[in-house]
Amino acid sequence: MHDVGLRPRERAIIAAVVKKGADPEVVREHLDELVLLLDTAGAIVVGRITQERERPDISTAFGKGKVQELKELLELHPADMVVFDDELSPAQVRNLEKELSVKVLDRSGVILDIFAAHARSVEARTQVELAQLEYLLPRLTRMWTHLSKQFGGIGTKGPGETQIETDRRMYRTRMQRLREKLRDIDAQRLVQRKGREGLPRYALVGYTNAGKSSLMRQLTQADVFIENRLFATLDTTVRSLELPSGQRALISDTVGFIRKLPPQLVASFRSTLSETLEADVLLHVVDIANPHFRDHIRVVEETLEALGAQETPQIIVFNKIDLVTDPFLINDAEAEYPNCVFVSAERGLNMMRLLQRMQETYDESAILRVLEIPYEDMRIVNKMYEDLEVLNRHDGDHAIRLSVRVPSDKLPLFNSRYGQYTVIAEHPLSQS
Ligand SMILES: Nc1nc2c(ncn2[C@@H]2O[C@H](COP(=O)(O)OP(=O)(O)OP(=O)(O)O)[C@@H](O)[C@H]2O)c(=O)[nH]1
Ligand SMILES: [Mg+2]
Repeated sequence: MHDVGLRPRERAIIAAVVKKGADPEVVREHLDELVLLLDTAGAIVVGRITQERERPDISTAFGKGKVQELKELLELHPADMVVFDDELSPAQVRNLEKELSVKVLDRSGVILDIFAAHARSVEARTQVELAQLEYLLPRLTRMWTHLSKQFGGIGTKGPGETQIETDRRMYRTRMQRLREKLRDIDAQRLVQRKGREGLPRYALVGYTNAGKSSLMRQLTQADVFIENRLFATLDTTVRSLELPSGQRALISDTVGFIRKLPPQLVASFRSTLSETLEADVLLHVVDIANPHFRDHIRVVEETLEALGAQETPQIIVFNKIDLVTDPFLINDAEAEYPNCVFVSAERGLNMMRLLQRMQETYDESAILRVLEIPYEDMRIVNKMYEDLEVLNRHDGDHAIRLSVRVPSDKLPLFNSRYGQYTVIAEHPLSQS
């Protein structure tokens, strides 16, 4: 594992550039979340500082005067590092470290550190290491300045540069190997998936700590890891469950999202998230007891969009209703979010209602189409079994009659692939 820079029980001052006229309540919430992230990483926050600016200063994020103020704050409350809520460029980090003489990190660096500490499986460890190297590569100069200080090498610029080049090459080679390893893991996953085709697939998604794993356990009795901390889950787990109709279905639990999730992580976790991307219905779990749940919903929507899963039918599962004391909250949420259910994963409240909604949403998300395919196109029949859920088959005298479930969002693709065959009947699946 590569170290992005955090040691347990280190002391930190947190900093943020705030847009002029920003809501102070929102600013506070964002900083509170950074405190929580640092706490999860094992560090203690000893001070906060913000500056109102249209955009961060290109070389030091804060303006000159504010950097001075930050220096004074550091004298008053000694800390091992300053952590910015904003994404910092490698140059900003370098300049700030020079000015402040302490380690400077950004939010992405902290999240990467947490992921590194929580990764267990080979796949998660490989993905996190790749993301870390991608994050570190452009920041290597800074790493070297650290090293050169450590070895008393200040002023040895020439050898330093050579060292950086060597390190960069090493990093690139390592990244290449990690990518190959992930490709192999991906290939294995495809094999594992073969046996599961044709079953309805649900994916739990949501902000970190919303209760996805708790819901997974409640619905399937799976022995998944649950903890009151951020990013408890990093691997995808798939389990089966039974819908009210008696039909078997699959459900997956995976890594949670957060505001400003480092793009390097989203990229390297893409294959872990493939269960999510291929699901028929998303269960978007929301901690309704969190006063900022609307922001969390927005962040999750944005992340789903970045992954290309925004079209998948979705149920908003408001969780932790056992903690809700305001009776209007549920009414308001219900009016605001059309397809939603209120549950408590921990207490097992409203599980049957959720399962029913899961069934309905799945049925409504598709049409039933009956097609006739001539025997000479047997190849196509086989392909359909691979592509789609075949609900019924009748081998007639001249043709094979197949009833297939076509997800609404896949209809154009279906038409382009199988449009030439005669459609005998078609209706919404929920009426079949
Ligand atoms: N009161 C209450 N607490 C809950 C409920 N569901 C989950 N929790 C708690 O919320 C915390 C987070 O639960 P998890 O199931 O680990 O959440 P997660 O969404 O999987 O979180 P990550 O994997 O970290 O993204 C735990 O402390 C759970 O015990 C609920 O219905 N009511
Ligand atoms: Mg979890």
